[in-house]
Amino acid sequence: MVEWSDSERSIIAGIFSGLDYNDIGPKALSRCLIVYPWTQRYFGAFGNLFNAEAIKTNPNIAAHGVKVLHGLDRAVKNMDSIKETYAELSVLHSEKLHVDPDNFKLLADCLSIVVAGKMGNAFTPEIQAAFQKFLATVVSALGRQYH
Ligand code: HNI
Repeated sequence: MVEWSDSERSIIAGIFSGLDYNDIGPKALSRCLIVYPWTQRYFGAFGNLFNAEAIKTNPNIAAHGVKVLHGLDRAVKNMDSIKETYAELSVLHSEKLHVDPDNFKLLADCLSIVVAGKMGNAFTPEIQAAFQKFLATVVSALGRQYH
């Protein structure tokens, strides 16, 4: 099990309490689809993904970005059982959605970049270290039910 220090816990709680999900979620997901275009294949039913502008203004993508952040919220609230918390979501992404688990890391990296851009100088190395550890734990948990 991943161990969290008090400082890491408060950093993670602090980052998420300051996040505007409606802004950050869409930006992180659309960035992932633009930077790593092969990730678009899972969103064929989401409408126009023709170019970067279309992706950034696609309301279905925006809504899904918000949904993903709410999904992350569950890990924030269950820091000591992230693996169990995501067991079902991992099965869904594996068996039903057939999402290549490498993509979890790509989306996590895009989220880091968007959060860093938003926080500016406040995104110190210490804050980044805790955030990367949190995201790595999430990525690992989401990849757990693949076989
Ligand atoms: Ni993901 C559905 C959370 C990464 C493609 N995803 C969900 C749902 C949540 C979620 C929550 C809604 C589940 C439900 O309806 O019960 N996804 C997360 C999280 C991450 C993640 C927390 C990683 C940080 N998902 C990804 C990635 C891809 C992805 C990287 C593809 C590149 N997810 C999907 C697709 C759906 C989905 C596709 C179904 C969307 C729909 O509505 O049809």
